[in-house]
Amino acid sequence: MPRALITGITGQDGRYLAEFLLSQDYEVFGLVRGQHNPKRAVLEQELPDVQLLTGDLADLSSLITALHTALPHEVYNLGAISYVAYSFVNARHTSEITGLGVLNVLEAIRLAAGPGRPEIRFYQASSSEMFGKAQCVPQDERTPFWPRSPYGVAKAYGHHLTVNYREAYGLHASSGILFNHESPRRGHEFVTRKITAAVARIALGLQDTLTLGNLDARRDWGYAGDYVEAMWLMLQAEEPDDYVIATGETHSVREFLDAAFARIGVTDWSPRVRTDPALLRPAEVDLLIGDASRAHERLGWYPRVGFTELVERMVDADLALATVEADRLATPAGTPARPVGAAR
Ligand code: GDR
Repeated sequence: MPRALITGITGQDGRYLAEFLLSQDYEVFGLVRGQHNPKRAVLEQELPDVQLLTGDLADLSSLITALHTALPHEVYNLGAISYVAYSFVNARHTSEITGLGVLNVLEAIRLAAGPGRPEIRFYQASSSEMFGKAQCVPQDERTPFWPRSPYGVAKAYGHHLTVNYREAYGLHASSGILFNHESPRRGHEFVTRKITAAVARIALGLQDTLTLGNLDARRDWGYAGDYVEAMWLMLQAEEPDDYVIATGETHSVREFLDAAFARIGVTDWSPRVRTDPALLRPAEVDLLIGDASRAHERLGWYPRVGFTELVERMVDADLALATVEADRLATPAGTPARPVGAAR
């Protein structure tokens, strides 16, 4: 039975990847950080087949121990401080986790190698944020990096390091340059989920308005469930490489708003959306659109969920959550929604 270790297992991608690998009959281990991490209990309940190990990307010895315990054939490094805006106010912490954390995982893998030990294949979660002030359109694996945030800089460091360990030590190390990928499991700090959660709450009268930053930014948004399969395909390839993973379509935040509000039957969302300069970033990434030709040709990977379907899935999931919230608010405190034993 193949074994995989995932860092960042509590995040959106970690969850989708763990589910996918379990469906492929893997034994899955996940690295969880912290003394009292509430996400751990959620994972234990929802994915009981995943074996959780305690460790931290900032702590090399914890990574060596995790590899010793899991004896993985594949390591997926998805752990990171991943919120770009946060990286401007916590630049050092971001550099240590998102950047130097990659070095720690690669070193742990290098040290674990030896005669008679199984080869460990490595996946690094690189990001389209490395392109930043993009030097050409669309962006592919040969596009130069010009990161625009401490997060993008840290990801570029991790990316170069992955290439270097491949070349220096012959490691089967691949880097997936993933463009934005979303789902109903996306954190509320990211613009897509912030919008779909708000749109659902507005539809149910739980919220009046939504405040955003730059509405003109353009992103290539795909579905996270599709993207984790590309990660796995990279590690099944005979040769390691770098791959852009993207849909090849770009949309502005405004267009995302159009699609999300359309799902609840609203065409003019302007009275509902405010903008606040405080939400603008010190340096912005204006336009991202990826060319995933290499992944199409060499991995046979294609995205399945398109932009409108993605937005609709997210709004629908948030409508279900907002309905629960509305029901709870409509019920007087301490009273069950339906009196126990009441006739149906
Ligand atoms: P991004 O995602 O920075 O592209 O990185 P995010 O959803 O945070 O921002 C996308 C664009 O929307 C604009 N924007 C806002 N963003 C947020 N979060 N909140 C707002 O209120 C808002 N208003 C406008 C932003 O300025 C930006 O232009 C994501 C992360 O998942 C990274 O970890 C990952 O590497 C890349 O995608 C690929």
